[in-house]
Amino acid sequence: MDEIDISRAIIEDFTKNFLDNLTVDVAIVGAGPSGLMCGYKLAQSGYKVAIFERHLRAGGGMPGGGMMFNSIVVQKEVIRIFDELGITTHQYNKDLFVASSIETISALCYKAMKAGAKIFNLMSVEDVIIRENCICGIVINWSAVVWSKLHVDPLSVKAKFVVDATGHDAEICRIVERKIGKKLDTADGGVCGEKSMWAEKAETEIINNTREVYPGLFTCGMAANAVSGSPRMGAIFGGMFLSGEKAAELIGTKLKKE
Ligand code: 48H
Repeated sequence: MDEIDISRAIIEDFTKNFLDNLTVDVAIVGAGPSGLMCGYKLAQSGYKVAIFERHLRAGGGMPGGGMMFNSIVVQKEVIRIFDELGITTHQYNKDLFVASSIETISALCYKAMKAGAKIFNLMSVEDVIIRENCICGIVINWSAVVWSKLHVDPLSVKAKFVVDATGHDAEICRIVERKIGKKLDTADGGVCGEKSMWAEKAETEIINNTREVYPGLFTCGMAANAVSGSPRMGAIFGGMFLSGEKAAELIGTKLKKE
């Protein structure tokens, strides 16, 4: 066993993966529940999907459950998805179920990757590529570079579609507004940020808010509500799954037409 072989194996495998994913059908920004669900569904349909995650681990806000109580609540409408993912749930009352946040995010990661989605962690998306008024890629850098404020130029990934699954900050949509020099088309005239907590309204509106907000750019999850000025929902996660699923369906329909 040679230490250099270990190093070479890691570098070669990672480099091959990275090179293979410089051109993808869909680049998803954020490996929280909505981004992972979107990636899972698209990969399951046979599309080439890469998910870019700033942090060391995938999962976004899910592992923390509600205020670090590591359980999550979901509605009965998403139990079909939990069953498909093999996640254990317990019925809490007639509408609500509970599950372990750790089991849920682990299953989602596992299923997304097994379906063929690639996850690149510790990479931050800092910009987009725009051609003829259409988003056609992302600009990436190591998160360590961003965190240490080093001046290191980025690399890029071409994609037919980009998904902003960055959660509360809707970072990619905000970047796009800055780069195109105008506001995205929303009822309130641009990315407005989420409103204060109202679980039922938030979980209902997230479905309509999951859409193509600019040619080539979709939003899902908390970012969808932040873009459209809908409320936050707290630690109920059904909407994240349904939103990720809807984004995948909308993108799948467009990819089929190509
Ligand atoms: C690379 C990035 C970048 C970037 C961010 O926050 P998330 O879990 O997002 P969702 O929408 O899948 O789930 C939201 C849910 O976790 C939540 O916060 C809820 C339900 N809140 C309700 C409430 O009331 O508070 O995941 C987003 C991921 C994170 O892992 C970020 O690190 C990552 O996106 N990310 N990755 N480049 N520029 N920006």
